[in-house]
Amino acid sequence: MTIQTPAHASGRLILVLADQLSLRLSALRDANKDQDVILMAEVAEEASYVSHHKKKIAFLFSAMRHHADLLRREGWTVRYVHLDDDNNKGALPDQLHHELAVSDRSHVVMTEPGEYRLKRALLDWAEVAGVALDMREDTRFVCTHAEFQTWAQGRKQLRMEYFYREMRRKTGLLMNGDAPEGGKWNYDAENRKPAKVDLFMPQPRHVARDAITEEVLALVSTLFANNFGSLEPFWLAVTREEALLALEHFVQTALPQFGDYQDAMLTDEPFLYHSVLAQYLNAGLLDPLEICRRVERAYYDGDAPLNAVEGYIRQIIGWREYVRGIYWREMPGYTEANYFDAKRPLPAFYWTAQTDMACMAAAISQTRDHAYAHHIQRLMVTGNFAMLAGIDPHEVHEWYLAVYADAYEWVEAPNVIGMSQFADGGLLASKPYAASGNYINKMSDHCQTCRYDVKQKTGPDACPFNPLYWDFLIRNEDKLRGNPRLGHAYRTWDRMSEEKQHAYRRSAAAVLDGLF
Ligand code: FAD
Ligand code: DLZ
Ligand code: SF4
Repeated sequence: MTIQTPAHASGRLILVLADQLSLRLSALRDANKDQDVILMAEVAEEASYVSHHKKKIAFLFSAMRHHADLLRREGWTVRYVHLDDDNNKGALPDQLHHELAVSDRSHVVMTEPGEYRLKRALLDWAEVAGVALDMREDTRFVCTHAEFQTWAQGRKQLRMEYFYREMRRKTGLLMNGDAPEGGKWNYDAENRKPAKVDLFMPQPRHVARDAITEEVLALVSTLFANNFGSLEPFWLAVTREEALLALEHFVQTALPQFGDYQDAMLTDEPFLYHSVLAQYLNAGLLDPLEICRRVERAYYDGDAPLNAVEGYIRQIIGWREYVRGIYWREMPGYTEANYFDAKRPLPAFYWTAQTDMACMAAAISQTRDHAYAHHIQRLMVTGNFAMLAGIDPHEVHEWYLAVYADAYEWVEAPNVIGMSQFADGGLLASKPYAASGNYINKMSDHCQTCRYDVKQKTGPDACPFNPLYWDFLIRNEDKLRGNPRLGHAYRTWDRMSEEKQHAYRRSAAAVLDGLF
C-alpha cells in the first residue's frame, strides 16, 4: 500500500528488515541499483521488545549480515548498521531519520513489516517527520490482505479447512483440475501415529559456522548474556543457499514420514520428522511456494506418500496463510484478548525447565537448547498447560514470541492467543485444545519417566494435567458448556459422583497452589 507517493523515484532509501531477507522483496521491485541505497540495521529496540532467545538474535543478525553481502554482490549499495556501531540510533524510525538527514534522500521505500507494532511506529514516524514512506504489501505470501478479507467477509465462522481449499485452487498444488489429488482434501486422519525411538531418525541439516556467524555469536553472548536460551550448539543456516540445502535434506530424509508422525513426541528427539524450516521461511530465506512445489514434486516422483505431502502443504498454504489473515484482520487488540479472563502469572519453570512434569521439562529444555519445539509440543504441552492453569494469555504470548527462532507476531499471536489459549473466544479454532495427560501419554514417551502417574486422576501423584483439565472445563462452564464439540466432556462430568468431582477440584487447587 502506498502511504504517500514519492514526488520522484530517484535516490530513495530502501529499508530491509531482519525478516525480509529476499531478493524478490516488493520494496526492491522497481529500485535503481545506481541511485537507491538499501538500509539494514541491527537495533536495540527490535532486539529487546521481548527478551528474545539468544539463538533467535544470533540467527537473525548473522542472516542479515550475509544477506547484506549478497545484496552487495548483486550490485546494490547497502548501508548496514551494526548493533555496536557508534551511530546506531537504537530504533528503526530514529535510524531512518538519521540516515535521511546525513544523505540527501527524502523518500523511504519498504515492504510492510510483519508486526503491527513496528508498522504503526514507522507510519507514525513518517507522518510526524513529514517523510514520504512508500510501504508496500508483502508479496511473499500466497494470499493477499484483500483476498483474505473477501474470503472472510460475511462468513459466520472462519475455518481453516475452507480457506485452505481456496489456496489449493489458487496455487493448483495437488490438484487434478478442480478435484483434489487422491479424491480428498485432507488426509489428517492418517497422521496421528505415536513414534518409537529409532536409531536412524533423521536430524536437521547442521551448517558449519563461518567468520560472520562467529562474530555474531560473540556479540550476542556479551550483549544478551542474560537472555533466555543457549547459543550452543549453533547449526542453523544463515544464507539462502544453506536454507535450500536444508529443504532438500528434509525432503530426502524426513518428509516421507512427516505425516504419520506429525503429532508424536519423544523425549530425546526434538525434531522427529519435522522440517525445521519455519525460521528460514519466516526470515525470507525460503519462499512458501518454492517449498510447496518441491514437496509436491516428491509426491509425483514417488518419493513421499500423499498423506505426508498433503499434510505438509496444508501447514504452509493453509495454516500459515490463514493465521496471517486473522492477525491482520484482528489487529490491533488481538494480543489483548482474554476470553477466560485468565490472570495467573507465567510459572517460573517456563524459563528454567525445572519442573517434575517430564513432558513440560522436555518441551521447555528443547526450546532453551534449540529455540525450537514442534507444533504438538507448543500446542498440547506448554500451550495446553498454560490454558488449563489459567495463565494470563498475554504473558503466554510474550513467552512464545521470545523463545522461538521462527517467532514474529503475525504468526505467533494467532497460534498462541487463538489456537492454543482460545483467548479469542473461538474466532480461530472451533474448540479449545484442552487435553488431560491421556493425550500426552498416547502421543509420547514422556509419561514413562515422569514422577507423576498419568493413570492417577487425583491426589499428590496424579498427573497435573488430569485434575487441571476438569477444573478448566468447570471454571469456564458458562463459556464452554454450549460448545457442541465439548458436549461429551460435560456429559462425562455430569455422570461423575459429587465426591469425585470435589476430588478433581481439590487436586487442581493443590496443583495451582504449588505453581506460584
Ligand atoms: P513443520 O512441522 O515441519 O511444518 C511445516 C511448516 O508449516 C512450518 O515450517 C511452518 O511454516 C508451517 N506451519 C505449520 N503449522 C503452522 C501454524 N499453526 N501456523 C503457521 N505456520 C505453520 N509458527 C511459526 O512460524 N512461528 C511462531 O511463532 C509459531 N508459534 C506457535 C505457537 C503455538 C502455541 C503453536 C501451537 C504453533 C506455533 N507455530 C508457529 C506453528 C508451528 O508450531 C511452527 O510453525 C512449527 O513448529 C515450526 O517447525 P517446523 O518448521 O519444523 O514445522
Ligand atoms: C526480531 C528482530 C530482531 C531480534 N532484531 C531486528 C533488528 O535488529 N533489525 C530489524 O530490522 N529487525 C529485527 N527483528 C525483526 C523485527 O523485530 C520485526 O519482528 C520484524 O521485522 C517484523 O516483520
Ligand atoms: Fe506430562 Fe502428566 Fe505424562 Fe508427567 S504424567 S509426562 S505431567 S502428561
